[in-house]
Amino acid sequence: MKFVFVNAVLLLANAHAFTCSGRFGVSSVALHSTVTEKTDVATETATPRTKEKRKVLTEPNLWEYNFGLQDPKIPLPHGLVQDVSPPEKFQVTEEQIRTLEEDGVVLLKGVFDEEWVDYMRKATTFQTENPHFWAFAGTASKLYDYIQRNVWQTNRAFANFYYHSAIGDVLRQCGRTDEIRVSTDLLMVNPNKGFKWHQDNQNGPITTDEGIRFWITMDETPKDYGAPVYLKRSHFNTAVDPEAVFVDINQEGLEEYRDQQLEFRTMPGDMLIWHPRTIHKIDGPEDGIWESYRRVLGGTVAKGGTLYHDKRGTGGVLSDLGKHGLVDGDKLDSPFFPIIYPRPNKHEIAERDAGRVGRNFNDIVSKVGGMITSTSTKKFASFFAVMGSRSK
Ligand SMILES: O=C(O)CCC(=O)C(=O)O
Repeated sequence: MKFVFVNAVLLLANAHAFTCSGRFGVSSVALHSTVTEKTDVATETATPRTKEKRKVLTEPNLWEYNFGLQDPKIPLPHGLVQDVSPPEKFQVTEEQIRTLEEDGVVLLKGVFDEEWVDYMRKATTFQTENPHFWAFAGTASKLYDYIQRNVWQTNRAFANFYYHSAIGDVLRQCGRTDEIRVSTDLLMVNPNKGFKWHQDNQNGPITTDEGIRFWITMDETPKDYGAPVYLKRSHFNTAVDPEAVFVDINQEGLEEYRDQQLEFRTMPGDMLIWHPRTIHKIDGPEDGIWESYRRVLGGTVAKGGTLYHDKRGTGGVLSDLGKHGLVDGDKLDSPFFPIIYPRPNKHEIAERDAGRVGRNFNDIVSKVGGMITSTSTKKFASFFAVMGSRSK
């Protein structure tokens, strides 16, 4: 409960600082990330030699955070021209789509080539070296070395990724739909101790059947940990409360799923796609110290025909803290949830670039305020229970 409240306050603090600061360009800040060299520490007896573990990325200092829009101006891959070139395409096979539908998850290898991986790494390096205040709550909570929700809203390089890469084309094939909108995304660098078994409820203001989850990695999975693991076909389960985040896989009703675990050792440019109800986990190192980068852009897209669902009163509201004016039952049609397939929309891009797509202090107060009630705290607590410890 205390943790819940502290996080809510952190979110409020974020929003307040953002509102008060208005729109700034990218300010110059000191670099906080450190690439470490492993040091051999000799004991007095000279045996045995042990290696000191150091994080590859350290938490930003409070004064290093930036506000407003950021644009690292990274040239697009393949000679693509910003706001001119149409989004790229990538062919998904019928077999891969069926695997997603039947197993609840599919790995698409090599969707993004070296140029795209290099582009995303540069965008991520820029972001961690110029941390945004919207990353403050998650990063200060030590869940990740860096985590920022809706990074596309503040960092133009990530917005360009959605506008110009093949992500929309891949996901419309996977969802058998003719339209894809970004519902919410997350830049996740090094998930410390990892995430225990969970299903996803941070999908934005949509239902689980309207959404498709995606996860794009920029790095090879370390040898001993960090591989995403899924319970095959668990998106069909009827045992887990739809509001729950944390899942005890030994609970009644999960017998047919718990032993069918699919583990993916992913490579840079690979893409995992799953149904939001598919139960999954990621284990980090025991001590939570990542000595190498694990950079992922993940999130949820909405299929064509999706409606806006107001999730006030549940933890689900955390991925919908903008003042977009949509009300429950409206068509999900707003620059806050930009269309990326068949093609991005100039008006929606302009709204984003004008800084009108973001979090709003008043909206956060009303939405998060509604969450801290006795009925909703249990659901909200489940969201945080899932973080920060390895599952066996
Ligand atoms: O990659 C991570 O750090 C967590 C991924 C995950 O479990 C999710 O996005 O739901």
